[in-house]
Amino acid sequence: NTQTNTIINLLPPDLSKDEGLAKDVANGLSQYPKKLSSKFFYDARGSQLFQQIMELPEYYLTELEHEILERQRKEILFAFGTQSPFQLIDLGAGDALKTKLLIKELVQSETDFTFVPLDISKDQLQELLQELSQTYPDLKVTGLAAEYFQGLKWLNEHSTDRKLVLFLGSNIGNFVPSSAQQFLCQVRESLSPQDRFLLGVDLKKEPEKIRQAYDDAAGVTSAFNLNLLHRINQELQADFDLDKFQHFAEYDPIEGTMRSFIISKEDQEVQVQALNKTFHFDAWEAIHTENSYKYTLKQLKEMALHCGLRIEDVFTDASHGFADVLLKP
Ligand code: AVI
Repeated sequence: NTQTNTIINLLPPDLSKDEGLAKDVANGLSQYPKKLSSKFFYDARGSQLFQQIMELPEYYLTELEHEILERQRKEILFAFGTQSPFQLIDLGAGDALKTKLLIKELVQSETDFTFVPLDISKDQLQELLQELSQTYPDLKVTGLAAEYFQGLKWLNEHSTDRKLVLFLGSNIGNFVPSSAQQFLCQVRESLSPQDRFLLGVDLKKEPEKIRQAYDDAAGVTSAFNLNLLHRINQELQADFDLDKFQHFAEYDPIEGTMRSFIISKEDQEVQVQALNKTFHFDAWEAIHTENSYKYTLKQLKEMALHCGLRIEDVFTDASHGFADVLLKP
C-alpha cells in the first residue's frame, strides 16, 4: 500500500512554470482577441487573493458548498459507504477547507481511510500535511505532488483501496465544456466499479448574483485578475502599468459562462523583456482571462452519461445554487 505522512513528488524536476507562462503570454497577447490562461492566477499572491475571494459576501460558492458538506456530510459518506478502507482523494486540494469537514466526520467515526490531497503546489501540500498532523496525529495522509491524471494513474498502480475522488469548489467550471467533458471521461477511466466521484458544481441562477460574485464591491476579484499582469511584470520583466488596466466581468445566461477580462484603458505599448517583445493595446481592448461555467443538473447529467458516469445522488444547498454530485461508474 501507499506510504503515508509523506509527499510523493511525481512532477518532473524541469517542470518550469515560467516557461509555461512565457509561452502563454507570447501566444495569448499576439492573438486577436487577446487572452491569458486563468491557470496562471495562482502564484503565491494570487493564491492569497483567492483565499480572500472565498471569504467575500458576494462569492456565494464557498458558503453554499460549505453548507452542503456541513449539513449533509453524514449522508454523503453513507451514500459512498465507508465500511472498507478507502482513499479520500482530493483533486487540486489547495488548503482543503471543505474536505476537512469530511475528514473530521471520518475521524470522529473512527473510519479506516487514507487522505490523499493531490496538488501541483508542493508548498501547499507541505503546509496542509503539517496542519493535519497537528490536528489529527493519527490520520494517514499521502500528499501527491502531481498533475490530476498522472496522480490518479499512480494511485491505481500503487493501491487496491476503494476510492472516493473529490473535485470540489466548481473547479470544473474553469474548463470550457469540451474540456470539462474530457476531464469527466478521464476521471471515469481511472475509476473501478466500487469507486465514486464527488463533483462540486455551481448551478445556473439569477444572472446578477453570479456576476457580482466575480465583481465584488471591495475589489478583491479585480486585484486577483490584475495580479496576472503583476506576475508577468515580475517573472517576465514586463512593464504593465496596472493603473492603466481594469477588471471587467460579464455573465452570459445562455451559455452559462461567467467571463472575466482585463481591459486596457488607453492606447498603449507594453514591453516584455524576457520575450524580447512589445505588445500593443488599443484603447478599451480586452484580454480574456477566465471562464467560470455554470451548469444545470440536466446538463451535468448528460455530460456524465456521455462518459458512462451515472448520478447516484445530488446534494444541494437550501437555495439550490450549488450541487455536490455523487457519480458512479
Ligand atoms: C477556482 N475557481 C473555481 C474560481 C471560480 O469561481 O471560477 C476562481 C475565481 N475566479 C474569480 N473568482 C474566483
